[in-house]
Amino acid sequence: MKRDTSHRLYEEAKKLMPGGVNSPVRSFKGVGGEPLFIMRGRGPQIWDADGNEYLDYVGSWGPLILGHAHPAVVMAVREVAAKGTSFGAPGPSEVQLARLIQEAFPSMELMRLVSSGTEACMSAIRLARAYTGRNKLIKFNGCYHGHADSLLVKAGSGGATFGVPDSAGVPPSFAAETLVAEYNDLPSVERLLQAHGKDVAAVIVEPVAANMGVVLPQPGFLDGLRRLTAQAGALLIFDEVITGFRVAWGGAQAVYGVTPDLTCLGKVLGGGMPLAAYGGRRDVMQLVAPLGPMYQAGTLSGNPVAVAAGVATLTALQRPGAYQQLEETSAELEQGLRDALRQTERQGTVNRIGSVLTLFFHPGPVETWAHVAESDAKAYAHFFHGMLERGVYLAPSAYEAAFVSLAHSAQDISETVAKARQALAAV
Ligand code: KE4
Repeated sequence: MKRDTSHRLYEEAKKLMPGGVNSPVRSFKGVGGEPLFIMRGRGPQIWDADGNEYLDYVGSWGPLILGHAHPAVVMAVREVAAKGTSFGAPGPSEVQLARLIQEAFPSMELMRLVSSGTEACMSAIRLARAYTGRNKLIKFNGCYHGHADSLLVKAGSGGATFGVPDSAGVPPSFAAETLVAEYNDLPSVERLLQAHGKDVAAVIVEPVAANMGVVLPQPGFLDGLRRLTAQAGALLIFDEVITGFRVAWGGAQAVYGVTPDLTCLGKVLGGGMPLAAYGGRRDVMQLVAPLGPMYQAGTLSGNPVAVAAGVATLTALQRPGAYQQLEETSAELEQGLRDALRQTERQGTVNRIGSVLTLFFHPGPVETWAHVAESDAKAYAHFFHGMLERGVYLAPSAYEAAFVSLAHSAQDISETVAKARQALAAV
């Protein structure tokens, strides 16, 4: 494929932005090669600067569940923007969106709209610390909750239970407040709570992990976290930035029947515009300024244009059969990929829930971060480029997810599977 224009733009971009990108995962560093500069999208398709067309399974890393440039979303954004983009004052559409969110997530008795998943998670953690008066946070290896300092932390070496920075610039003293457990490993949480229980403000978890590739919660894992946090007097925070409105209208908490104290939302919520939210128990959320002493703010929080895109997206998702359609096309894709792995005698497995899935080059099962670490990232990189050459745009990282939208047709899926068979044969 001709990529001169993307290459030229990339050379220009690198003179202005670190790595020529505005978010690291876009850099193709995880798979090699140069990022494509994308010019436009429509439905399941995107086109790059050289006019090459791709079937898109990144969907801006989750938000585009309706597909690109959905007419209802575009029209809503156009109409609202023409009346002014932001006033820094409350508006009627925020009430409408908050009501829609509460319909889907009854556990969010009070909520606050913000502009990114990072802000939502950072604020929920500060709130948990304010509510409990405790400082420690437990997160899970391989889970990602945005780039706030206290979350860029990895497990300390050996027995050290305190976290250590997972990024330059994070003070060790900050990282030490974060303890790191293993996903799907309840005893690892129990050990941390036994050692630090009375200091732990919250456990934050992606109820379905999707930042180590998709790893589903084992039976009892989420219930166990609910029980352990309640016993320890810590709050349970579900980071549903990916799973919210994605795995079901009511997110993972609806699928698994486990109710957190606080929930973070993003991505689909904004339909591709900067919009996220955090919320939960009324007695906890009442600490948030201006009601209470926990401060959190934002110039563009809940701005009318982003909210309009969100309302249009959620309204379209309420169409009867929308989630059934996502389930059917995504199951088709999963089965097709499994068949292609078998037919090409490649070792791999597919983890999926709803319209979010990951193909691991690993015999399976992939149920823990340790399993993910065993999977073959080089094989994924070959597969990624093989698919890209054939006009299918997957996540440029083995540790992300593929997202199916309502715009992906059965024809698109069978085309993808046929190309996967060719790409796998070449891996
Ligand atoms: P943002 O600040 O990027 O809007 O959201 C942070 C975040 C929080 N929680 C979860 C579960 C997330 O997946 C994310 C962001 N996800 C990444 C990659 N999956 C977005 C892509 C990027 O960083 O560019």
